[in-house]
This record gives sequence, structure tokens and C-alpha cells, in this order.
Amino acid sequence: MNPKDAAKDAAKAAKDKLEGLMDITVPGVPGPAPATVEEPTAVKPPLPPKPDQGAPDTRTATGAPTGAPVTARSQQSAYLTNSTGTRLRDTDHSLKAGSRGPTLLQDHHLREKITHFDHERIPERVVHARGAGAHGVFEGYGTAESVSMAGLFAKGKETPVFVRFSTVLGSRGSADTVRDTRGFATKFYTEEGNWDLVANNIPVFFIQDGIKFPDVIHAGKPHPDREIPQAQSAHDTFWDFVSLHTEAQHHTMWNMSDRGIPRSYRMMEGFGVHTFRCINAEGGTSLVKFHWKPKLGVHSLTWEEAQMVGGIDPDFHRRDLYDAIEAGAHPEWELGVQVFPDEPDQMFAGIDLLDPTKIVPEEIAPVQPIGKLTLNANPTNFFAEVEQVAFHVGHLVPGIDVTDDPLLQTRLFSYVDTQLSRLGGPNYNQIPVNRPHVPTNDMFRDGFHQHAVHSGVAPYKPNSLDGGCPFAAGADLSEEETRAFVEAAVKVSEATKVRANPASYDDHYSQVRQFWLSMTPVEKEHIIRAYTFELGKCYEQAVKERQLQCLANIDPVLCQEVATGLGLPAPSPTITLEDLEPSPALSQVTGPFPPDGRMVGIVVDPDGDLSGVDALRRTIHGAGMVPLLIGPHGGMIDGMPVQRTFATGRSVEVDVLLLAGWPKPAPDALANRDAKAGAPGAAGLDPRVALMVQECHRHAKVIGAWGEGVAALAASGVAESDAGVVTGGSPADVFTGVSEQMAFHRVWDRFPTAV
Ligand code: HDE
Repeated sequence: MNPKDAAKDAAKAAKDKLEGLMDITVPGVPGPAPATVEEPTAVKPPLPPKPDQGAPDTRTATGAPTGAPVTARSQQSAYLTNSTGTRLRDTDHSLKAGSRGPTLLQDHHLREKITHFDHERIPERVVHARGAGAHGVFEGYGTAESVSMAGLFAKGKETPVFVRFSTVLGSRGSADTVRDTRGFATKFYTEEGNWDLVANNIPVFFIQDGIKFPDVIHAGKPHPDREIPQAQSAHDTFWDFVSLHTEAQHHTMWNMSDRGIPRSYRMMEGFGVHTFRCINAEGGTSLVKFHWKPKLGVHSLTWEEAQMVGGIDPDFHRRDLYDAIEAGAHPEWELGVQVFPDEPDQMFAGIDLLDPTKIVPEEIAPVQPIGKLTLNANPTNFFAEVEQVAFHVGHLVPGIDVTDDPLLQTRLFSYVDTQLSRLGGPNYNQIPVNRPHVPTNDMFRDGFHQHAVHSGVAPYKPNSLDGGCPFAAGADLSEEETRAFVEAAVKVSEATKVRANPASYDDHYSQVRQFWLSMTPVEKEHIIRAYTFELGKCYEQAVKERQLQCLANIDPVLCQEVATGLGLPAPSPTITLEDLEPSPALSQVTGPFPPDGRMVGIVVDPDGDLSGVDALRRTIHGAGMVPLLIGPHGGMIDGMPVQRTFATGRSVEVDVLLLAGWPKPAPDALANRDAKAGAPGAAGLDPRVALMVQECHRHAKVIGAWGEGVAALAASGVAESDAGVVTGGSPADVFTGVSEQMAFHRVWDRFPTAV
């Protein structure tokens, strides 16, 4: 056959193969589509949402699911699928040319899986990157009515909330117990929209004007060349800045006090810092400072504990919050307000209410409780909730407004701006944890990560095509139905533009000294040690000297003690201050406090007398505390589960230590090796037990012992007669004595003080 005929035959054969393949008809589609499509001119109702267009599964504060029902805990299908819902048989092997490869570029599943993974991280928060969060509920007392019309304060009104606690300086993976300010941000999902109270555990700030925020944060963050130290202020750039910029001295003093190293997020106060303006139903305004008061009291770690925990359990605060909520020890705070008349000068008792470096002592303006916060549910997914929650001081509801505090004014800009890069666009309020629990109709459209399928054709106002919808709220602002957010009609000063502070912002020292004078001797001792540590970590002589000058202006004893520690001369003050009245409310050495959620370690000897220990565990539980059985090995001892061994448990985890025996080091045990390595303790007592007792004693914790435990105490070098040591014949007797003492958190008498 000649080549021409062969080509003809091949073409015919190919045509025959196609025979029949072109007659595809789609069942249910009668014929060809009409040639012209009608232009849509009339408004049509939107299609009903498909079942899978619901919100992703998330839990509200009450635990009720939102969005579409789910069949599995993780997502919406019991089967493994790709991101477009096609089921997969294998996600363990990439598609290869033969079992030894190479891998094929066409493996869409491999590429999709790895690409998604490559993009799992989002930028961490520029400040407050390290945090922990929880869901809860806020209940109004009805006492704020004369001050604010906000519906959430009404008597008995329950509002779901989400709270995020944080440190400020450290990265996302930094340790929890560093010396730093703590964030305490609360999102209230109210019936009038979201209100965010973005607070700290320190009532004053480093700067009076927000334009200086990048300066203070650059100074506090790690050095730009070596990126050390992480998550702390004990370095030259920080002290360089705060010693030059003396308005920071007040906040710094709080940081150097025990407030800088909280025992737990559950045991911190929270402060709105700025003065806000509240509006009541009659339109009357007041100036208001918000305070959170923890039910458990304000408590701190000791500095040595904080440092140890940083290594032993860097997640200490995160774990503490999670465990307490899981155990049912739901943390509680009261929200309180200091209320001031809204007078044109915005001053109270000589204090400028717009200066965020000043407090108003509670003794002259009492904190009045207006509601209670309870945290009762842990997040379901850390990233989705804690990482993606976006707070903003401008998330306000009717009845709560801002003032002209220049720090607050800058924050009103910064919190939206930062989410654009952190959460990748302007639609972050559609993320489940940020969504209000009320309908929204904001006319915002499109943008990255748009999840809503908006209906209607007229996202503008005024319009006629969507029937004029959405409508502005009515003029009667006191009616709940129509209540809208309306800025308080405050007169703006007729001033000239200027880059300056008012003269009332000039005093940088009086309140710092007032704080110092309000401390008990043990708190003063801690402050001296903190300054000495931090400045001792600085290399630059000039920085240390300049900060000593600031301390000299605060108090001569403080300055002298720190100078002695640094081996430098103490300078004389350069200013004369008039002493303010001390404010006892600033001290945290008070009590008694309820013991809820405290950790009680019980050291047991499996070969010793264990009678009464199980009953004691139940008593401790019943009293709202957490008993931790600590034994030489894991598993069970006398029917009780061992929660920590001498290898996994350390003293810093417990608030109180009870010794129920004298555990001996077993032959060949790890403990023996520790003993050979020189760990303390009398011969015959497991040296790790002795170490635990000694550390608890040094950290001023209450210690109880009975039976052979009393001998173990003595063998560890702790006298029965020491303050805060309780011994007795039975676990029950000892625990009664221990409970009385632990209501004061620590045995303060055990700390040596020089001032
Ligand atoms: Fe913030 N702050 N801040 N801050 N702040 C942020 O917002 C900022 C200030 C506070 O758990 C950022 O979403 C400026 C005072 C908390 O998500 C950012 C100024 C107080 C949190 C920001 C301040 C706070 C933040 C970083 C000076 C106590 C954590 C990530 C004008 C009343 C919120 C973010 C959370 C977070 C800016 C001062 C509290 C960059 C510019 C004062 C608790 O927007």
C-alpha cells in the first residue's frame, strides 16, 4: 500500500473510533440553550444557601454550635477528602513513577497538602504575641444604669465573652513567666454588637502619646543585631529608653514589683488604663476607668520561681488556665468602675484623667462593681480562636465611648491596621471568633477572604433598588429596639494645632513614689531585687547610672540598695517631691483569699503509712483545689493514681506541699544517681524530695507534714517551728492548719527584708 492510501485508512479508522462519542446528551436537559440570555434587570431574591455554605463549626461561649451541623469533630466529613471534597484513598505516599520514583509533578494531592502546610503560619502579633484564651460569660449586676445605657450591664443580663491573656514583649513561643506586663483583652458579644475591653494587668502605660509606641516597643524587644534577650526588659536598650524618657518610670516600677510576674492569669487584676466616657439613657455622660478584680486575689510568683518555671514549664500560665477550666475551677473577676464627673478640665483630685501614666487611687475614687466574668470553656482550636481573635478599642457599643487620651486615640487607628497584615485583609471580623452574635449589615463588600455570599444589588446608601435597606437606627436612642452608637456630643477645644503635651503631664515621679510608699517591706525588697537584677544585666555604665538617677528621684533607700547591688555610687535626687498619701489598695499582700484552683502537692512513700491520704485528696478537691499525688514512680499507689513522679514534678508547680511519708531512694533508681551527683538531702531520704521541700520553703510556701513526713521535713533542713510549717498527727488535722495559712498565698514572714 502506498503511503497516501495508508494515511487515508488511518484517518478513516480514527473517525470510526469517534463514531457515537459525539452524541452525548445530558439527562434532564431538553435541548440546546436559547441563543440569547436575558439581561438581569429586576432584583431577585438570593438562592437559598447550599447545606455546605454554613459557617465552619465553632463553639460559642455557651458551648452551643454555630453554623452547619457537623458529623465529625474535625471538619464536616467522616472521610478524608482533598480541600474540594473529593474522597482520597491514600495520603501517605506521593504519586511516583514506580515505587522508587521520581515523584510526579501531576500529584495534585501532594502539591495541595504541602502548599497548604507551607502557608500555615501567619505573622505573630507585633506585641502581645504570646497568649492564652478562654470562653466565658459576663453577668451584669444592674448597678451601672446611672452611668451607662449599655445593655450588657443590665441586672442578670448574660453576655458571652472571649478573653485573651498575653505577655507583651516575647514571641509566640516564648516563656509565660517572664517579667513583663500582661494583656487582658475581653470581647463581649453583646446584643448591641461587640464591645472589646483591651486591658492590661498594670493600670498605667509607658508613654503618654501613642506616637511613641514604636519607640518603647523597639527598646523593649530583643536587640536588633543579635535578637536577644527574648521576652524580657533586662537589657540595655530598654533601660536606655525608660531612663531617658521618664514618663515610663511609673509603668516600670509596676513591672519591677511582683505584678510583673503573676502566679496565674487567674490571679491578676485588669485595667482599661485610659479614662473612657460613658453615656446613660438620658444622655448624661461620666468619665470612667474600668477595673477587673480577680476572685482569687492578686498573687505572684517569686522571681526565682519565675525563672525556674521558664525552663521547667514554659507554658505554665497557659497550662494553669486550661487545667483550671477543665477541672471546673472556673476563674472569676468582678468588673468595676471608678466614676468621675465629666467636667471640662477632665481632672479629678489634681490628677489629669487623660494622662495614661497616672492612676486615681481607689481610696479617693472607689471601684464600684458592675458585673461578673466567669471563664468556663477552653478553646476548641487554639489557632482558630486564640490566634485569630482580633481586638480593637474602637469596638464600642451604645453607652461606652472614648476620650481624647492621646494614647487611646492612636490605639483607635492601630488595632484595625495591624489585623490587615496579621489576618490577611479587611474581612477578619467574619472569622468565627470575631463574628458578632447579632446580625450585621455593614455594606462592606469583597476583599481578601470574603466568606459571605452577599445578596442584593445596592451596597450603598441611599438606594432604592434594595428598597432602601439597610436602614439607619431611629432617633430615639433610649429605645432598645432602635438603639445605635452615637458619639457623645463633646465640645472640642478651640485650640491651635500643636505637637505638645499639657503641663499637667509633666510630673513623672510623684505617683511612682506613691506606689513605692504603698508597698509592704517584703514587696519593697522584691522591687529592689528586680531593679538590681535588670540593671545588673545591662552592659552600658551610662544606662545604669541614668536609671539610678531616676531611682534617686523616687526614693533614696531604693536608690541606695540598688546602687549597692550594682557596685555604683548612689546619686542625690535632682527634684523635690511632695509625698502623696500611700494607697493600701496597691499592695497585694492582703487576704484572706479563697483557695480555689490552688495546687496541693502530696508526697507519698509507697512503703509508708498511707492511711487518710485518699480521703485528704477528696477533701482538697471538695474545697475547690487540685490535689497532685507525687510518688517515686508512675502508675498507682494504694489505689491512687500518681500524677507526678519525683522525676517529672518540681516544687514550682505547687502552691502548698504536704509530706505524707519518707520516701527512700530505691536501689538503682535515677534518684540514686542524682544523690551521687550531689543533690541535697539526708542519707536515706530521696534527694529529690529534699530538694522539693527546700525550694517550697525558700519560696515561702506553706508546708504540712504528718507521720514519717515530719522526719522528712527535718531531714530536708526545715524546722517544724518555722513560720508556715504545719505538723500534726493526721492528714485532716494538718490540712485544717494548712488551709488557714494558705489563704494568704505565701508565708511572707519567711522572706528576709532589709527595708
Ligand atoms: Fe496594644 N496593641 N497598643 N495596648 N494591646 C496590640 O493589636 C497599640 C496599649 C493591648 O490579645 C496590637 O491585635 C498601640 C495599651 C493588649 O490580641 C497593636 C498602643 C494597652 C493587646 C497594638 C498600645 C494595650 C494589644 C498588636 C499605644 C492596655 C493584645 C496585635 C498607643 C490598656 C490583644 C493586635 C490580643 C495588642 C497597638 C498601647 C493592650 C499593634 C499603638 C495602653 C491586651 O495594634
